[in-house]
Amino acid sequence: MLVRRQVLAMLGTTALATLAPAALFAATSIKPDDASALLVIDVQNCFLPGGSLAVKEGEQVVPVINKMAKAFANVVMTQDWHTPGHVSFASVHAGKKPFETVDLPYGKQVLWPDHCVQGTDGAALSKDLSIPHAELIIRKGFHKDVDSYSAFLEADGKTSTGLAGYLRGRKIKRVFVAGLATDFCVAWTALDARKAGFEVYVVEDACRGIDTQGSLAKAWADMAKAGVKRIQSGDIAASA
Ligand code: VGL
Ligand code: ZN
Repeated sequence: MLVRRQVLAMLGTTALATLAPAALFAATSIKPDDASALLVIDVQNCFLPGGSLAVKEGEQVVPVINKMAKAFANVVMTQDWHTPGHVSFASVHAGKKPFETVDLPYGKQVLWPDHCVQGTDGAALSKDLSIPHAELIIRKGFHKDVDSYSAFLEADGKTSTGLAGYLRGRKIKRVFVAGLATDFCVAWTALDARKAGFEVYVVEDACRGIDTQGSLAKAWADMAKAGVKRIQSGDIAASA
């Protein structure tokens, strides 16, 4: 026998589905407002096909991001921007290979192939990005002895890039994060954005991951725990 609660629940579903499909759709579609910013993380040649640290399917994020960016009044882009001989490069650690780790004063550091060296073509933003209204490009990882996956805070956990101050100054409350790579710069940016008090969405189909040693699953778990919302680009209303 159906209990009263179940009958009410069934009626509720039917009534909503038949009477208010438009309202239901509107409730799940997110409309970026003036207090929202899209953060486009590290869509640079080094992370794209042919690059020194190419992310699998990395090029597929570009059209998704270009389309999504049209819905945002505020877009900030980042560039990984390392010195030659940067501490995150395996090439400067004798006997070490890319994707191995090393202990540095600020903690464990994954070692990478040389990538995104300041002023090189590999460090340039993809020429296929089409976001003329992007208002700020923030560079990170430019201190030789400290990495910075996050667009907010370097890997020492204390040196600020200034991004939180910029966003607060622009009265931004919500950030939507997209780009490369999901499990490093996107995730660390999203986690630090939460710590800085922003509402945070990561747009899954506008990101791709590196996925080394379980890093992708761990990143999504850490982000969920921190209250980062995982959405798809189709969840965002089409224009500003
Ligand atoms: C990144 C590894 C090293 C990233 C940057 O953009 O996710 N990953 N440097
Ligand atoms: Zn880097």
